[in-house]
Amino acid sequence: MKRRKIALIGAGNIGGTMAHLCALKKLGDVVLFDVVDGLPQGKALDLLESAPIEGFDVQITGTNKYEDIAGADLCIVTAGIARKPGMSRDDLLGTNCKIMKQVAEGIKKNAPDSLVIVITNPLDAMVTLTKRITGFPKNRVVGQSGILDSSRYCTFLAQELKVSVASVSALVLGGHGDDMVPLRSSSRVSGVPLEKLISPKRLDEIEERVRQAGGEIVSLLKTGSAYYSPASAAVRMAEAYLLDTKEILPCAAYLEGEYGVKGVYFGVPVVIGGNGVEKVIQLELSDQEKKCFNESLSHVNELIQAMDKLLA
Ligand code: TXD
Repeated sequence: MKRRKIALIGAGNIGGTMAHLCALKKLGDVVLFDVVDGLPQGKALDLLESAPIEGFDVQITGTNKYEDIAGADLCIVTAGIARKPGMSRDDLLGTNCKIMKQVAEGIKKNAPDSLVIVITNPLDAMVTLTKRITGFPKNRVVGQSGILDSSRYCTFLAQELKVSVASVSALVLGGHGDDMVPLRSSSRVSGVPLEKLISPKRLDEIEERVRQAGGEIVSLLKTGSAYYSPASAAVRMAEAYLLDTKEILPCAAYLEGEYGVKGVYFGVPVVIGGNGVEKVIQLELSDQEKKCFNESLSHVNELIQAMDKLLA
């Protein structure tokens, strides 16, 4: 059996961290691609030289040429610019649209059978653009946002209750913006509904921190945005696909009527397996959650309209 090939488009903070995780988990050979000469090559060589210590045998190479991603089973895209303090994700739209156009064309030409996981912000617009340009079917273009947002929710809940993160199962749906939708009604701590353990007022505060969690890290780092946790989130999706685990994960998926939404990428729970996005899971939402869900959806629609204007 041939080793799987993973192309990481963008060799910055998230790209480099994903390469490390993919190697440690022995998921497949990694090709790091970037437009900056030397950056992907340098990171690849550094990582490769850790192989004897860590005990992995996968190949890691760096490149500035799209031809080198040929035949990739999986492409994960982080190419673009990241937020600086004071910027919203939407402020990245103009620059990252241009970058994503090039990237999607490069993937379409060189890795036409791959699954594409998009991470670049503003996520919901960038994943939409990738699907349009590649023309890949909806099961092969997906966005990463919900796993990270849900992980942040789990982290804060575990800290609040002083329990292991392993006991917390919490979900965030919707767009990857400040109006994302923490799903209180579907979240549990060891099977116990959240509202039985934490007061509604405190839950409101925790959920607001989840919505602002990306910005909290940007304001601490000052030079960029979160990268360890986004990399972990995308690699979790990669594992589900490459190992065909059929794990249910919250991802930005193309909806065609599910949740009453048509023709838009939006964060919902999906089954990820060997065929990419294999199924959308429909959950009951409370009235309040439905309201937030629709607000988040209007924001995503506005973002797509803004992108269409830029591209016109
Ligand atoms: O959960 C999520 N979806 C996210 C998304 C969570 C955190 C950050 N998220 C976004 O990911 C962030 O707002 C950015 O848009 C991307 C990448 O974040 P990262 O922290 O990795 O940014 P870096 O370190 O600046 O790396 C970006 C790399 C950098 O090396 C550039 O040289 C490269 O992208 N780049 C390109 N690569 C390929 N092709 C082109 N055209 C290109 N332009 C820039």
